[in-house]
Amino acid sequence: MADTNDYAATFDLVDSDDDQRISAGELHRLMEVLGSPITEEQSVEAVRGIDGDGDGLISLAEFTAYMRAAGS
Ligand SMILES: [Ca+2]
Ligand SMILES: [Ca+2]
Repeated sequence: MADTNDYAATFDLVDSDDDQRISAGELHRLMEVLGSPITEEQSVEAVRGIDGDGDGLISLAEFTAYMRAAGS
């Protein structure tokens, strides 16, 4: 069951500094941990793709919307 709480738990794991936003740097570290390292440029682009309001950071609402759209 993939509800908002599951997304929030995942979000918290990725948000290593607990500022309630996922930065490109945090995404970069996550992909390294997952064993699929990406370049800093790719992580900035990935954040840009998920970022709905253009502040360069991913909020929980933006993350949830993205995960729902991805169907996972
Ligand atoms: Ca953060
Ligand atoms: Ca944002």
